[in-house]
Amino acid sequence: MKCRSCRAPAVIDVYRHNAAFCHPCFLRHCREQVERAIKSFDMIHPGERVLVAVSGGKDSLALWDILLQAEMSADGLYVGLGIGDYSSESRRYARAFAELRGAKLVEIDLPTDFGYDIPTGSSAAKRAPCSACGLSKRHLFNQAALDGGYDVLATGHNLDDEAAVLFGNVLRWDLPYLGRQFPVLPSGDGFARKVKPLVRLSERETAAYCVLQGIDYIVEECPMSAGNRHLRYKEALNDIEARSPGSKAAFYFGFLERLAPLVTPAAEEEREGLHPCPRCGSPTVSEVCAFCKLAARAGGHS
Ligand code: Q46
Ligand code: ZN
Repeated sequence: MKCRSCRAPAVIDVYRHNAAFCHPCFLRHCREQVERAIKSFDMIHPGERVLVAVSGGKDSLALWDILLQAEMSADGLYVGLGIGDYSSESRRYARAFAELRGAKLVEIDLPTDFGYDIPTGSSAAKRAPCSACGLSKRHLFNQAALDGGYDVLATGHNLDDEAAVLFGNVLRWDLPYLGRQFPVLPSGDGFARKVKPLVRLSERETAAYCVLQGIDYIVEECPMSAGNRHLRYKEALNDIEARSPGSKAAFYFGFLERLAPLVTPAAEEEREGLHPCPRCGSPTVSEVCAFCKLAARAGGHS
């Protein structure tokens, strides 16, 4: 197996591109895919300050590394979720990465700063753990980006994540969610701009990037992910991808190109009814925002 670019012995093949790469050309391939996503979706402009949400896992650390390699101004944001050893371990990886590169890591700790953790929040609000967690992270990421004066918040969602979420939204024909499923969400109305620069890379590619680039990341899965339906969607899509390489990318990018323009109005309508939450100031359509409600139910504060 030879590298597509330089004909040296390859270390990895990427079936979707029908190509194999040697060590340096694979790292370049990943960086090029990120650059291409940033340019084609107009995600980040020269000189902008980026806040990268890092979990200590492979995707977010690969993303942070790629942005730093591209000499962007990129700080990390770690949110401690209070999920036992998993949280302390993942924090360790995020801190070690930042220290090694002399990069700035902004830290928020849900139990210390807001008085609740994800297991408590999930049972108090009778929400699935990932729903309570997703809601908390969305709020805290947005707030941290606005408070820190960042131009853009970047997350490590990769092609597998986005295809699985799309699959779920299509199964339920959830139009407002479909309308928001873009790799870029604009700023305004109390929202920071949000971007997903890894959408052109699969999970396997981000893992290989970390291994080849010498990035240590937490391999262990979050213990609360069991039963998460996105994992089931990922499995189903992996099965299809194994038989027909390229299906995931065709599904996701086909949506962005052909269907997304038709479903944006559903998401825009939702933004119209927003007003600031009286407790925390975040945009909400309800009387009090979902984060403040969750924090109060879990015995914490916002
Ligand atoms: S951290 Fe949170 Fe994930 Fe754990 S509880 Fe679910 S959403 S699985 S990325
Ligand atoms: Zn609120």
